[in-house]
Amino acid sequence: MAIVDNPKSPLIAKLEGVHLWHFEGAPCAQRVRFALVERGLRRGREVPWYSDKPVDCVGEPGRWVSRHVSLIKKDHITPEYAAIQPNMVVPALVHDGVLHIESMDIVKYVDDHWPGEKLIPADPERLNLNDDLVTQAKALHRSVRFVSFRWGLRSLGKLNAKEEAQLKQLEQQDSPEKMAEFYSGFDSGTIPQAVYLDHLRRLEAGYARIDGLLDGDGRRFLTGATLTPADIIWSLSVLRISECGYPFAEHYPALADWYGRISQRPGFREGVMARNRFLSGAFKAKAAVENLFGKGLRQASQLPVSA
Ligand SMILES: N[C@@H](CCC(=O)N[C@@H](CS)C(=O)NCC(=O)O)C(=O)O
Repeated sequence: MAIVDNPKSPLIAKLEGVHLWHFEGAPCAQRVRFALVERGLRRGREVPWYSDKPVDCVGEPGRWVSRHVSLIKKDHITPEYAAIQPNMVVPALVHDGVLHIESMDIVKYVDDHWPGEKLIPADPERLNLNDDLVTQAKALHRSVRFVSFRWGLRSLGKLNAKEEAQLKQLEQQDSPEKMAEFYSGFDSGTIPQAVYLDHLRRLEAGYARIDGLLDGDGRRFLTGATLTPADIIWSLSVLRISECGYPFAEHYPALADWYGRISQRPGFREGVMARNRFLSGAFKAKAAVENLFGKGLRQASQLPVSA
């Protein structure tokens, strides 16, 4: 379980209740918001992400305090945020002064510690499949990053020279996120197209597995009749890549039907999309125009990796 012992920021120890550092459009943060709502925890007050005012440090029962970190303004590439989240990414969650990082560990923590119906299945066969699918989706997160920066964010995702220098200085040597390495290649435009296409192909192999699972026995969710963490992590990968213009319904019809069911869930509607509709819609509209002009992810999905 990813608990951070002795966090650098003095803010952490002051916090009571549940506080979530997140960004509306970030899949990793969306995973946690989805799970929180499904497990009966609603969004509560919005406070500045750095606030240590006594009134902002106390949560309300049954609700989480929202501490929104703008990845657009690069709030996360600051010494103050690095002192809260040592890997400088969202999400981070504090529950009664204890800091948790790693989105899927947070989902498990919430599922284990709140009363009510669990997301993690008890049946051993379903549990094994859930764990395997979660592991696969986590391993593919780097591919989501490459594909969504290349065909979604494009130049909007670039850091300026000052931000890049700040990131290099602040990122810990052993950070699993390797953000400085990624941004140095992305910002300078030196990552070959074949690398991006290879990441796209890896994702497609994952989506083909999901499509195959759902195509067989009419199951509603990935491991059976109920929603699990595997559904959460995979559906948010689909959301992000569909915002980049990927034609899921054409390539993976069973997956697209399942995604339609997921998008009706309270966790998705309220936790993921309630305040994300505009940003998500804007990305989809931009991607549709790029597809129309032959420069989008739809076209990339038809290219050989050597292109
Ligand atoms: N392993 C981490 C990954 C977190 C992560 O990659 N977060 C992304 C958003 S999905 C982020 O904060 N990225 C910052 C950036 O790209 O500059 C987790 O699952 O919590």
